[in-house]
Amino acid sequence: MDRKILFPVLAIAILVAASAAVFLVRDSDAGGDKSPSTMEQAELKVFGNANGDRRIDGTDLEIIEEIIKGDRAAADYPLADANNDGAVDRADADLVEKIMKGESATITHVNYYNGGEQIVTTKFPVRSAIMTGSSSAWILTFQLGILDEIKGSSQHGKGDTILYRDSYLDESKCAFLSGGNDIDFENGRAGSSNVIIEKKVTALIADSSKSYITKEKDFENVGVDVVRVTFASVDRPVVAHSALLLGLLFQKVERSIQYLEMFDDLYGQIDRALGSVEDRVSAVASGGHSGTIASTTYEYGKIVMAASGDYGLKNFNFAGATSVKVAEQPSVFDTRLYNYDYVIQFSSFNSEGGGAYRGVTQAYCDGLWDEKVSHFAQWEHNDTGQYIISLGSPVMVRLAYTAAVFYPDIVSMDWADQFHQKVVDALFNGQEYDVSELTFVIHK
Ligand SMILES: [Ca+2]
Ligand SMILES: [Ca+2]
Repeated sequence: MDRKILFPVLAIAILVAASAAVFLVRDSDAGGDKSPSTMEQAELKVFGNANGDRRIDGTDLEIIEEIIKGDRAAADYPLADANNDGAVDRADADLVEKIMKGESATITHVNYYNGGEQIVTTKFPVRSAIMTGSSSAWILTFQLGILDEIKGSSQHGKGDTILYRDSYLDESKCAFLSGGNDIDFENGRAGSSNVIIEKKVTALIADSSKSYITKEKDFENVGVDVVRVTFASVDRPVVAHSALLLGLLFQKVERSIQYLEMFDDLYGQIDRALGSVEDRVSAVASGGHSGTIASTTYEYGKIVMAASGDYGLKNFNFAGATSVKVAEQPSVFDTRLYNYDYVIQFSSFNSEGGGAYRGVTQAYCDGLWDEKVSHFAQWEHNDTGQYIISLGSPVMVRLAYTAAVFYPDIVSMDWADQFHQKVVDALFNGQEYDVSELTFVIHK
């Protein structure tokens, strides 16, 4: 057979696939689905998002108009009440129209707060904000393209110094507000900075944990709305709302949907490849501080299950804490009680003058390894079951690497690298990295 004949056939196959994909995107854009949605079911948890999908658009407006006309029942659409005043009327339609046009408005939405949810209001759109900075916080806002809008940030750890050199770490654009989680507030100043007044800041983007921003009311009193999301989450609903809310507020809607689609692609791949694995690996994870193990209420602990692993400290009493220090709880090493195969430690790779995306030296990796692993010296699998994964990488990439550590014969490190490369190419704002040449997982 003439080999050339393969080419047109192949081209047609690709065209068919491409047009099918376009059709799907258009279909969801048009918002054909007008099913009612509660706040719990909604992906974007904002009043006015009447159908509960990923955006506020003409479909929501149509639902509200039909409720006003009496063609639909308000009771069926709890999120149609855009201004959350208990009635669906013209004011809600006007508010949704303003949001669609990007005009100044006040939106009512879910904040994640200390493991729960709160309903709060925030001035929209956000053009000038400050934030609680950490590896997980910055990698999310960075991927959403929220860069110049951040006028000040705390720096809990420096994050990846090369990724953020022109944004959050450039003090001519983004004021340094504190070196810890919290940002102090005194006499209108955030930390010791006058950024709130000078840059007309209207929002403070903070992690959901209440230890980030303890003076929330003080910020709110000077017109700085505190918006709380969960930066490091791998929970599908939390990932979705956190990204989509920031996307809406900062008018990066398409980017936030693209981000979520990539996350969903990963969830789908992990589910297809690992959903029916019978011999699940047992593992624990550690993040934040060295020598700790995270509970299943903490994002680092949750990643074990998201990567199709079994959590290795079942029935351990964390006494309400999100993590324990292993030095204070030697029973975590008692293999008669807990027999896990892996300890995944998450750590920012911040060596002198760079992070994971600049590349880290062997000496740096050796030093980090010795420090992180030493805490687990009592553990039976200490020399084989330890992996350190970079916190500088996107949350979905950390999840891909975790899955690759657990099931290397099914989802390889190469697979995780390829997924990582797609994320970098799509969401890193034009910064280019060949991730296969860099180190994101340390193991010996
Ligand atoms: Ca909608
Ligand atoms: Ca209303």
